[in-house]
Amino acid sequence: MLDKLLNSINSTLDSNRAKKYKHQAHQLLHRSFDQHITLAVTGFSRSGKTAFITALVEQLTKQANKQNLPFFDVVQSERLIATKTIPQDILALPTFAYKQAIASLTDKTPKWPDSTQRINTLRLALKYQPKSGLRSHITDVSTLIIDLVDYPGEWLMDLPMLSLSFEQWSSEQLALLNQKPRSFCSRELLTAIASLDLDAPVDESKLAEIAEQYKILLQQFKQEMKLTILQPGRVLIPGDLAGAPLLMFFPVNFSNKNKVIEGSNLAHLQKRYQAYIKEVVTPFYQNYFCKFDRQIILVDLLNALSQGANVLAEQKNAIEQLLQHFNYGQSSFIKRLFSPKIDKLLFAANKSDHLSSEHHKDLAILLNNLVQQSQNELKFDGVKIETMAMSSVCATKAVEVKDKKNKIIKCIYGKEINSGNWMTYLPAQPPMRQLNEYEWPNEGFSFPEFYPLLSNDNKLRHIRLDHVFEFLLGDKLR
Ligand SMILES: Nc1nc2c(ncn2[C@@H]2O[C@H](COP(=O)(O)OP(=O)(O)OP(=O)(O)O)[C@@H](O)[C@H]2O)c(=O)[nH]1
Ligand SMILES: [Mg+2]
Repeated sequence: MLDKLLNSINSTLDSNRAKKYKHQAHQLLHRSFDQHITLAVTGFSRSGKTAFITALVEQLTKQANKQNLPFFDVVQSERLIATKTIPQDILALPTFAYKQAIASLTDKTPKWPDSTQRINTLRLALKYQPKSGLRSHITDVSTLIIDLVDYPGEWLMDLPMLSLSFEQWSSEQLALLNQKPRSFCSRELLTAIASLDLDAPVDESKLAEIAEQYKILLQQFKQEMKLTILQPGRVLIPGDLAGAPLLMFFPVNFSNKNKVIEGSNLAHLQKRYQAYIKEVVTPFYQNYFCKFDRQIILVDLLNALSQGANVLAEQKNAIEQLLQHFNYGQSSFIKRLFSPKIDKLLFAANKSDHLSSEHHKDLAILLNNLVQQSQNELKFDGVKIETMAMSSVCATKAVEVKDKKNKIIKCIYGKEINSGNWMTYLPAQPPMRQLNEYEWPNEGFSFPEFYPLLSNDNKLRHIRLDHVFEFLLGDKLR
């Protein structure tokens, strides 16, 4: 029937318009049969988005068997026919560099893929046999299309800026700069900001000087303190915007100000902030971030725990801010056709292979504790939510060691990144709730990082990716 419709469109319209309508009709048909989902892989910088997308493609295209993905129903019931990457729809974006990423993960000396510098996208097609329902009566074979977008995690933290004026943003950022742990190294910048006469005629070189100071401080917060709320994100990963004046702004103290004088330093800073929101953040959000059907939020809690109570608290705060900027809610069949909403959300405590298996559940409980309040509100709106500990690509394997009293201790084994040495390590038990500064153990937490560790037959290993797939995709493959 579709072919007839498309043929009649073809014959009545000129070829370009026909192609466009044919394409739209195909898209609508796919959506109307619920065979198309856009999956939001969300996470801050270094949370594991690129590794997750690479593992997803690799597991579905090359490792989809019952032993490897036992909890993914379409695989367990032998209904998955094949999966492959297909040409994407968004022609202006580069394609996700899957081949490069998998080559580095499965190299003779496996390495992690590079940090992402630009937005990119990938489309996957899963061909399967429907199990039941309308679809199984109409066809023997169905195809689920999955769209994925990867981007530098730093850009994600720009989304909360969408709802802030320059004055509001400045006041939030100055408050952060005056608090621990930022206050340890922000004094020089704060003095420079205080010395700037906001009402004076614009002094471009002075603004550039302070903007550079702010940039260096943001880099320090990222690299040394592993903080998350770092705005504007493009100062850290500029993409095509390196050197653009709209990146040269910083927070200023608005108190006692009620008028922005034209041509002043303040007017220029405000103009740049507004241009950044309008020309950079808004299109990024509108083009890629308000069309999702499903979402996985990858959280690297172990890295936050290694840094301390402030960094963990900031992760929680940042996740809460982010959740305000996605569309959630129960998505009916008709609504999904025209304005998709996220109806299933998975909070994933990633990199659980850095813990011994007995502590995986503690990590999931900690994440659950951090997002409890937000979860409650989303569940009220009908969103299905799960929290789990997982690992897209294992970097360690479980080993048992006997102590002096012959008691068995569960450890992990792998090649540690800092020293480059193979080591057996006994990871600490993570706390099962958010601890404040006073409750934090004196010795802190330490979770070393490891290079990827393949199976004996050179395959990627994972923890609970099959559960992740079943939760996010399972119902679409029935
Ligand atoms: N053990 C373990 N480490 C992981 C896993 N996934 C990612 N990592 C580590 O986390 C680092 C960052 O992973 P990426 O996938 O590049 O993270 P990202 O979210 O894409 O980061 P940006 O591109 O900077 O936003 C890697 O270099 C690894 O060290 C995992 O499943 N297990
Ligand atoms: Mg990445």
